[in-house]
Amino acid sequence: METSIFKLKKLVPKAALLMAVAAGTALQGCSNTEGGSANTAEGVATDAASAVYVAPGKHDELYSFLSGGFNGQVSVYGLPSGRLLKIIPVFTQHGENGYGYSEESKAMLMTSHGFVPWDDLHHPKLSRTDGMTDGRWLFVNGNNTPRVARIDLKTFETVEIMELPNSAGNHCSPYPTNNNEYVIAGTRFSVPLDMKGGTGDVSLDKYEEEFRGSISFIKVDPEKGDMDLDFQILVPGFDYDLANGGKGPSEDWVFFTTYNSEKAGTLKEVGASQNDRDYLAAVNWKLAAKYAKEGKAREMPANYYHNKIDKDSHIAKSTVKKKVRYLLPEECPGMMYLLPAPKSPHGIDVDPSGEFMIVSGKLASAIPVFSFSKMQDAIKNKKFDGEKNGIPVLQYEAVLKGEVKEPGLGPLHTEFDGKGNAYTSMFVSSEVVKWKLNELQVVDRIPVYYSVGHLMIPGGDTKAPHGKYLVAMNKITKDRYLPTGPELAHSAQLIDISGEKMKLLLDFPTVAEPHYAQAIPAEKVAPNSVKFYKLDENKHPHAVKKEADVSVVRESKNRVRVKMTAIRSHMTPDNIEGIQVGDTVYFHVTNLEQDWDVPHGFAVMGANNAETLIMPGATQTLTWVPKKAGVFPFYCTDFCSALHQEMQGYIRVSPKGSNVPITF
Ligand code: K7E
Ligand code: RUQ
Ligand code: CUA
Repeated sequence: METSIFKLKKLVPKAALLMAVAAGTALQGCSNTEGGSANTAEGVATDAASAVYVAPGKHDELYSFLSGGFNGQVSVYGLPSGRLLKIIPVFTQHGENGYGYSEESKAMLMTSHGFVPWDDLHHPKLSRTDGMTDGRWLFVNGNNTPRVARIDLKTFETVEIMELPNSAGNHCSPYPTNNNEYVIAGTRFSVPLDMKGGTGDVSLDKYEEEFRGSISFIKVDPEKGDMDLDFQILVPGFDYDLANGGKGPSEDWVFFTTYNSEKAGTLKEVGASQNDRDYLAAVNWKLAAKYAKEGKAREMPANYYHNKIDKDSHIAKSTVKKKVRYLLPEECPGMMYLLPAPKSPHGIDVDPSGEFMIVSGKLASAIPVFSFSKMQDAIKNKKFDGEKNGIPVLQYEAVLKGEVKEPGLGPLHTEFDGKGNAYTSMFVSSEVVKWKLNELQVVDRIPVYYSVGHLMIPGGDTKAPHGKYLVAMNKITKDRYLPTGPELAHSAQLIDISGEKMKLLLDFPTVAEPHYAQAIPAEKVAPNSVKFYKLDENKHPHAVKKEADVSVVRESKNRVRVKMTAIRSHMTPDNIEGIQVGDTVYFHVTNLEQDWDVPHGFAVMGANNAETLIMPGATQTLTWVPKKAGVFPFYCTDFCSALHQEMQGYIRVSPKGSNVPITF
């Protein structure tokens, strides 16, 4: 029973110390020495350069989607070039396209806590068909104010955001099952349940009785992708860290690393208590869905937002949900088991065959590899090592395939190349370690600069990885680029994994701060890309489809509605009078273009939501409450034609109560 991973206590202080210095002094010595000429010098520079060179006018082979971390967006890079193609705002307002500023998109950021236009986005996951990425949607998590969002890869836009009740810190999220039956999301913090007042007024001494975590099962419409929170499993008050799902034989299962399992006793002892182990939680999601369907689920009051962009009007609408169904694991036999894992585990990754579950313990000296077939035997033969909060704990030896010994320091995340190799990121020793899944032998290692978090192999979490490149996303940049003050560009590194030895090809700066990423061959996404919205399908209630229909109307005492159009190279109307100080003025601007890549912008001097950007065929709204009288220019902000500068106009604002009539 006692194996190396549980002899951690001795190791912890050393590892922790290393971790602390890794970010600082230890790094100063390691620049450009360890890799030597093999990784940094000119010797291989020409090879590497040609491997990542995408000639002008040519397209990249892959799209990659890197999470924005604390920045709340997703950024899209071409691989292998590392060229930034787009930033997709999700849980953040974004000046580049008006998301979160325009009236149409604001509702996307509504939550039960109000308008929350900033979140921490860690894990993008592509939608799947038969266990393979299908290029339709990208699901992402909002960590802080728990939310899951869906990005449509036809338009590269966030189209849906679902808030999660009974949850706080939505970190082990999102995990789409092999045919997007569900997107599964687990809580990081345990909290008092919504029915007990949410994160409200409950004594912290009541942790054991009152606090729970949750695993949310979000149903996904197979055609449209629309999400719906079907039910939750309310789990004991551990902290759930990361999730990944089975494939092939294990495809009915989803696995979660958990930490602070001792907290299930009392919150006050956290830190003092030194359990040697935490757990990997294995949940049979198909069985859970069956239990929920067959009436085991109960209902409780809840309060959470579901925000969606209406496909026809392109206006986001919020629906407030008031109930949620839930299951309790202690009432659902066979649904959930715990596997002992090293203290404070982080990543959990399942290999392409679905047989091996790899748990990376940040502070562990070995990487345990669990066997799914052994897990099934252990369940069948009841090889239990007691239970925890009513959930059976499986015997460690009964479920373990073996351990990768001395892989490096600070293992975090593992991906696979589909050729029998696993690659694990080592945060503390700043390297990627390649090891053989069957033999559990380390076969290669490469330094990365510095302190790698997640790594990503295109398709590396599917049953058939692409297996040509690996992207290391590093937490610390230090000396890799020209300095830019205290805040440096974040850094990703592209590594060639096609041969026996890993080869560093490219450093590319990234928009802050990637955690996980996904990548997909371009041909699965590019052909479906929408080039413009069809004007005759625009159902925005304030759209105008030809210049003759534009209007400026005082609808009530203090409200004026302007319906205008933009087309190369004029805005109509372009001179407006009769607006008064204190009016709420809505500018609904319809872009009449029916052509690819011709957005128009709209900006009004002094407006707080100063600008918006309108895609061809769409309508967007800028709201302005003028605070003083005067003449205010407006213009198009997107350089759209040779006569772009001519797309402009004036608004005259008169004092309140003035009798200047509306003219345009
Ligand atoms: Cu390891 Cu949030 Cu996936 Cu970051 S987490 S590294
Ligand atoms: S104008 S091309 Cu402001 Cu010189 Cu931009
Ligand atoms: Cu329209 Cu510039």
